[in-house]
Amino acid sequence: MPPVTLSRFLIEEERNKKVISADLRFLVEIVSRACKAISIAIGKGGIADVLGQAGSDNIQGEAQKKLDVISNEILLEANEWGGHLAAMASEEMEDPHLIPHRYPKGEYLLVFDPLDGSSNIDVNISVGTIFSVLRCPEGVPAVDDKVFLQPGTQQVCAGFAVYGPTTLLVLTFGDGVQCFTLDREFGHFVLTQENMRIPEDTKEFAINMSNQRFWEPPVQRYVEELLAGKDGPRGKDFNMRWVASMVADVFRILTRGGVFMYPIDAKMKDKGGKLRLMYEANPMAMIVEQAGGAASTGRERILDIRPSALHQRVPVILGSKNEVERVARYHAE
Ligand code: P6P
Repeated sequence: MPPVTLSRFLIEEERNKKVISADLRFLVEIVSRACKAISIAIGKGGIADVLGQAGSDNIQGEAQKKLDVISNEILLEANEWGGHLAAMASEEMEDPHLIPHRYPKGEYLLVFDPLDGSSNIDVNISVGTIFSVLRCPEGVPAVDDKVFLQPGTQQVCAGFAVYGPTTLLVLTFGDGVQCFTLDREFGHFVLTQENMRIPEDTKEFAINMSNQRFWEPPVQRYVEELLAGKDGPRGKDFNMRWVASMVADVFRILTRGGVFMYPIDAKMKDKGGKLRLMYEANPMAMIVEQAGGAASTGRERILDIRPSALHQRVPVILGSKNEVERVARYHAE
C-alpha cells in the first residue's frame, strides 16, 4: 500500500469520518506547508545568515531571534489569503493579526508559537512550531483578542512541528493523535505513527532543575521523591531529560512516556508561570489528553481554564496520567 500522505489522511478524515470540514482540512494543509518552509529556513542555519538576534523584542519582552520573526511572517503570509480564518494570533505579536479586507474571512481562529524553543536555534538543538485552532464566535461586533479567549476544550485542532533530525508534524482533531514525517525527497508529510498513546506510568521526568529553590512545596516533594529513586518512597529509579524545547520534550513523552513540568515558581509568580496558555499549554494539553495522558496546572485541568488574556501564562504539568495525578494530589494535600 502506498504511504498515506497528510493530504490523503485529511481527505479521509473529512470524507469518511466527518471529523473535519473542508475549510479545516485546508487550514491544516496550509499550516503544514508553512512548517515545511520554516524547516527549510532553519536548515540553512549560519549559511543563510538567519541565526542570531533580530534586534527587536516580542510582547513577552524577550529578544527575538531572526528565525522567530521569519517563522512568524511565513505563517501569517501562508494563512491570510485562504478565506478560512477570521484572525490569527501569535506569541510574537501583541495583538491579533486581522485578515486584510482584500481577502475573504472564514470561521476559524489560528493561534501559534511560530518558533518554540528558539533559544536553542543558535546551538542547533531541535525547535518547533505549536498551533491551536478555535472557531470564531458568530455575531461578534469585532474580531479582537477577546474572540480568542476560549477554554482549551473549545479547540477543534491542535498540532506541533518538531524541526529535529527529522521534521515531524503531530496532529489531533479530537479523534486520536497522528504523527507525520516530512519526506524531503517528495516534499510531503507521510503518516508514520497512528493513534499515539502515552504510557500511564513512567520512569522519566523533565524539569529545569536550576529553578528548584523557587518551586512550591508540592513540586519540591514530588521531585525529591523521584531523585530518591528505589531507596525512597517511589521504590524505583527515575531518569531525567530537559531539552528546553517543549516540542522535543512533549514528542519524547508521546513516544515513550514521561512527565514534563514547568511549575509556578517564586521568581515568576507574578507572571503566572513561564509557558503561555493559548499557544503552548492548550494545544499540548489537547494532544497529550488525546494520547491518554493528562495535563494540569497542579491545581486544575489546563483545558478547563477560562483565559483572561491572549498571552496569559500558566504552570504546566503534563504527560503520563498516573504521574500528573500524583503531582495534582500533592497540591491538594
Ligand atoms: P527554560 C522555550 O523557550 C520554552 O518556551 C519551552 O519550549 C521550553 O520548555 C521552556 O521555554 C524552557 O525554559 O527556562 O528551561 O529555558
